[in-house]
Amino acid sequence: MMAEILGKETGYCKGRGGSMHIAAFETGSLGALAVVGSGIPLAVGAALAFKLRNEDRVAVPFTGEGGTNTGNWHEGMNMAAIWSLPVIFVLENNHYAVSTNVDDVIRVKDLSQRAQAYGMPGVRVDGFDVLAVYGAAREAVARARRGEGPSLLVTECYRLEGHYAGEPEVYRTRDEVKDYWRREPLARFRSDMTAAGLVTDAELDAIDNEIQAEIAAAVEFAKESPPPDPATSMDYIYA
Ligand SMILES: Cc1ncc(C[n+]2csc(CCOP(=O)(O)OP(=O)(O)O)c2C)c(N)n1
Repeated sequence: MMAEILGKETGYCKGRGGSMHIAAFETGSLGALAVVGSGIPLAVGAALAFKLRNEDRVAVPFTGEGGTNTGNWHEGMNMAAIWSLPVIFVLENNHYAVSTNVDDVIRVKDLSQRAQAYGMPGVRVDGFDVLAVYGAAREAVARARRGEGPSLLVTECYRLEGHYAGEPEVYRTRDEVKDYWRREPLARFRSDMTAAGLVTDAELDAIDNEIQAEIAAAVEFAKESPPPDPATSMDYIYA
């Protein structure tokens, strides 16, 4: 994945996709797409394939609150509902679509209400609470696997960083951001788990170190990998 981001031949898409169009079918990833909302019809199509082939799989497209204002999202929700397809529509409400605040573009306060328009269950959970998200997702997946159709899962969260690195973020106050950082989910999950005696800080530090080393190795691999050969620049092109 790191090699793909750096545009190298050893990446998932041989460096042709880059960060905006990474796909890895072997891992079940149909792809990241640059056009907001356009992953929804793909996920619904994948779910239709699972159903026709009698496969025990579910499709899980992730969309921000901004993306739910696209036609793709509404058409996809409706089709998944009428065909009872195994889709979990995850809606991450992080309050901002680049610089646009959710309150300026959506009138309903509880976004899970949108599910009612399509006749599917809509659940809203605290997106800062790892176990709450896990529990709600488990239920939605089990429902889809029983053949009872799609669900909408709204995770209420917040975009803690800018839309891109180095963004001036003139559309919100520092205090607002600081306030949400106090609820940051990884730190919260860590303290919940250690307080419950499920794991020690030392064990979690060891996991952190392992992951840091894995990431450093991936970055090194990506940097050392060759770029695609210019002679292959017309490969994988459909016309
Ligand atoms: C159709 C379309 N319009 C505009 C853009 C530019 N754009 C990229 S990300 C983004 C905001 C998306 O916001 P949201 O769906 O809430 O997701 P988030 O980035 O907050 O996770 C926009 C408008 C785009 N990529 N595609």
